[in-house]
Amino acid sequence: MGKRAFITGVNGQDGGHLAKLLHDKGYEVYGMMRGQLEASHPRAQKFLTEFPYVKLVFADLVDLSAMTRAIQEIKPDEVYNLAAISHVGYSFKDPILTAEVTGKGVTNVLEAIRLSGLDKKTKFYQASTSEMYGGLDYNRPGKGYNENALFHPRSPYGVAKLYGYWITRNYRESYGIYAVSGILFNHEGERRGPEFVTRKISQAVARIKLGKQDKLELGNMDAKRDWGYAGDYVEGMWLMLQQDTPDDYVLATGETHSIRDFCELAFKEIGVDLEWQGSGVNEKGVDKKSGKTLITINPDYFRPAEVDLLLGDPSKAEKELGWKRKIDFPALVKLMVEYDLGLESN
Ligand code: F7E
Repeated sequence: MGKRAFITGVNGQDGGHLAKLLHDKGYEVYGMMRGQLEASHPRAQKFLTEFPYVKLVFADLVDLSAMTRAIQEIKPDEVYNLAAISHVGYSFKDPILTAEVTGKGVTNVLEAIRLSGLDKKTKFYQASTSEMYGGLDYNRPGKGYNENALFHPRSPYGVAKLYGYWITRNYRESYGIYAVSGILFNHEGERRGPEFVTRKISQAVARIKLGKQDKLELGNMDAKRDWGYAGDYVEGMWLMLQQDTPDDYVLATGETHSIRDFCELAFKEIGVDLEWQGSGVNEKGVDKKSGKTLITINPDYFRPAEVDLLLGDPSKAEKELGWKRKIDFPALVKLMVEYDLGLESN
């Protein structure tokens, strides 16, 4: 019989990529959706249309009894904890809930494994994040963050994720559970929600091309991110659970690009050359040829504290897991714009 995997947050971006990967590898895949949903709920129905092989479980990460019941029933070989409040900007608006779900929720899953007596059988993957580093200058400037870099989270999301990272490590050290963190830098693609900047841009570019939208409003244009493709990163998650000894790994591309770079490449895909005019809140992205303003700044999208620059060093994962990203930055932007052009044309 094949192995059983249990994915929390299965209907998020990474959940879909991972469910497919594990199904293709012959796993029996269980996926958790939040709270009071049922299989007949439109969100569950939509998910099952795309992923009919996933067995859905309805439970909430904040409910230890529900998590324990789910783990006891499934008896998974592998648990991938992808469920979280994951929008950094939103976490400033709802810091308490973020701590409950994104932080304490991790302990609920680990406790559910332990209370079910599955600590020797079930391997646990925690979705940790580059947001734990905080992007400050003193932190390995120019070299890229690796597994030994200092943490200094800059948002309630980052702080909650840091708790999740340490509790995962603590259960590994205290109880010998095979529990690991993947410290993933930004990973994007056609399954990304439009509340994240890359998808917001690719969607807007497609809509502008098709005459459905006039312009795009963005926040901090100077932020730099290490952007990879989510489909590449789920392979790394799986590899982390296939090793002889549990350990934590950074997954990243080793390149960093600004929001402006992403915009320029995305607009190039529809034949528009952007020119930047003005600065600060008055900065504008203008179509060089027509002079039309396509991008303006809206300070509502600024965050109380910002992560200015993220650059990851994936050498440990490349060496020990044999992992390497396949899709580079220009290919990622192209893939996303092409996908949204197709979607918006229908
Ligand atoms: O922002 C800036 C914004 O929301 C990227 C999550 O998956 O990756 C993601 O977190 C940057 C920030 O992603 C807009 O200020 C400018 O500097 O796409 P984002 P994120 O905050 O990096 C990490 C690794 C995670 O773990 C998270 O879960 O873009 N920015 N203008 C904007 N951001 C948004 N969302 N919208 C704008 O209009």
